[in-house]
Amino acid sequence: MTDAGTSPSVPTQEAKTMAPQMANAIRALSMDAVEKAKSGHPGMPMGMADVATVLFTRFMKFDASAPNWPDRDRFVLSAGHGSMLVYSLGYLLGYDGMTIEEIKNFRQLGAKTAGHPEYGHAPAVETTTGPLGQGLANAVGMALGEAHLAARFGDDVVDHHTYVIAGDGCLMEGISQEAISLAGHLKLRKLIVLWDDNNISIDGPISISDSTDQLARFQASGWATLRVDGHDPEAIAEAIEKAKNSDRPTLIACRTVIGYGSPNKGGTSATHGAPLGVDEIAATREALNWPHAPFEIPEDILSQWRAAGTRGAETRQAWEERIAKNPNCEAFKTAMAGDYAGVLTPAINEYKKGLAAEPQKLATRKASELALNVVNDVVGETIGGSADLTGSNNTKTKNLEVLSADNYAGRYVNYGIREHGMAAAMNGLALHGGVVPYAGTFMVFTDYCRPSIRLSALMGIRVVYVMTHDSIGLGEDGPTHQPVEHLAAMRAIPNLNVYRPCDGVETAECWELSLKTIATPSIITLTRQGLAQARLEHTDENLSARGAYVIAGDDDYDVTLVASGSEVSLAIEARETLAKDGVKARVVSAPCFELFANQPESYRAEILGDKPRIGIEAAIRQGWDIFLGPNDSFIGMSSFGASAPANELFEHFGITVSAVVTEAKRLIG
Ligand SMILES: Cc1ncc(C[n+]2csc(CCOP(=O)(O)OP(=O)(O)O)c2C)c(N)n1
Ligand SMILES: [Mg+2]
Repeated sequence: MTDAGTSPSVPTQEAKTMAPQMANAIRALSMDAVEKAKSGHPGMPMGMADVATVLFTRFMKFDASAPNWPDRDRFVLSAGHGSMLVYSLGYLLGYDGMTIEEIKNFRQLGAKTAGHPEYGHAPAVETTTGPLGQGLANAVGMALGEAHLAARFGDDVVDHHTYVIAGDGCLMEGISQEAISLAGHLKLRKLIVLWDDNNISIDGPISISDSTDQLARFQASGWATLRVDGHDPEAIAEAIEKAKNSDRPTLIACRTVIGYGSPNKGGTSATHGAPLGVDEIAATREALNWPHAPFEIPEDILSQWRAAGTRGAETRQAWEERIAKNPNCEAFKTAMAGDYAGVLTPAINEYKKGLAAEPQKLATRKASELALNVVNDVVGETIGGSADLTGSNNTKTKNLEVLSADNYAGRYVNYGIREHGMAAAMNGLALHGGVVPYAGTFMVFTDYCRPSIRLSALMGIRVVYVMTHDSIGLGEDGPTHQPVEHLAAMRAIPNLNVYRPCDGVETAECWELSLKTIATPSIITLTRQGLAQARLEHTDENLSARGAYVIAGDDDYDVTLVASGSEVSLAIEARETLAKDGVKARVVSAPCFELFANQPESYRAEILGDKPRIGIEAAIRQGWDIFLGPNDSFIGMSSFGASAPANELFEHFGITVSAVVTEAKRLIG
């Protein structure tokens, strides 16, 4: 509706006649950049050049001079190996910084034009793609974010589409099933997937490995489907027009020829991921009637592209003027800014004061729910959820309505049993902006989310993973459900804060930190079992922000016990037992190794101390070297868990007060 009057899909006659040559500009830049880099994937951009030309010159609502315009259409290149497609578009459309030099430096150190599109490097790259299927699932989150914000602020403020180019690989990956069934269920009608239906992947024709009727598959999940010749601009335009008017998400199967234009290699996997070679490039120039030198785009073609880049400028300006007068303007801007420190810290401190006044024995998953009650009240942008474990993850707080096809204004997503899709959709929500996603599953299923968690970290976006049942402490469900190596696996991911709070106070602090940390995702790992409150005195200072701090004891000590989460109360008990025998123990709570690693050297030295140390965590030792030297000890797990009541398991695996006491005495001799 906000596009009324601009009819972006009607091209000028000139643009129409020039469309094939405009598409050839993409082809030429792609094959020449790959050739120069001596690596890359020319086939996909050459195959999808016609589709991309129609999309960007006739449909996409964007303004290349304002790449962050909140109401722009989103474009996701899920088939990220075809990165030269989006880089070519970036240059041709005139995005700031996307110079021809960047194209020439494709895949070189420091260039914006990385091997696969990386969020934050080149403009027009809305998400990092390359791991196939992720982009498609990110787009579901983006479309969901759009639907939610449109419901909240009105479609005068938020009204845009999310377009995806996905390849055969994206559709074959398991994550695509989670993504498409979620999108279909949520009736995300503004999500449009353009499938590069070229029947080719790396090992050869798709027929060697798949015979799915993709249209039937999408239809079964509630999608509209269309099929077009991906080299016929009018047919493509007609299909996109139809998709825009659909009441459900739409898949457009675009039948294309991979490496279109290459006379000897086109249509084969030879064009997928290798330079075409000098001779074949010459033959392709001939076949495409493209006599121009590498990286030279004739003025008339470039100016048509540049005109397409500013086609949306008026629409954007009209939007800016309109929302300035909109009563929701301020609230919308606040949501897009996403800075909550001002409201969050006082609310969390009030809540912490209450806990100090009335200490509670709580499972930290329950403590998380209580902290979230506070968070969700003051941060109206959180979108919660769970992968079918709401009652276990405690992620749905009292005032949240369900976000569904009937109520996009809701703030709680029933993601279903789709951990991977959920994590990737959260990335999309965070990238869209205006919302802060958090959602839960069992800690052991970080394995099912890991590729998307890794991308949250690589992109540096604020996504909060709520991972409950964080050790053998979950008990009877047994070793399939008991994380052992998962803390180490998560801590191994760069730019990811892994929190393991020990009680209600630390849990609240970790939530505060997670929401205040804008360029780093967080995992909050939480117990199933109840824990005594360890922090009994109130302080406004967020002690967890240090990553590790002395929670019991003073400067006079013989041994330091470092523990996280459920093992902190065990360490405190061991300290009391040791005291009876005249041994002075100091207890360090370590809720976040990453934040500790970032502390000044002097602080870290003070926490480590100069006496023997014992690390205690119901997980493997890997990663504990940040606290432990070769002469220190570790009490934890070195095998899978077992099925039994939690107390018996801690006993069985030797994670006990008496084990700590014995080890402490041995260490201090
Ligand atoms: C999760 C994942 N697995 C494997 C790869 C390696 N890979 C990159 S492209 C590709 C084939 C993709 O086929 P398709 O989507 O049809 O692309 P096309 O050959 O048509 O360009 C593979 C296996 C990857 N990038 N991501
Ligand atoms: Mg393919």
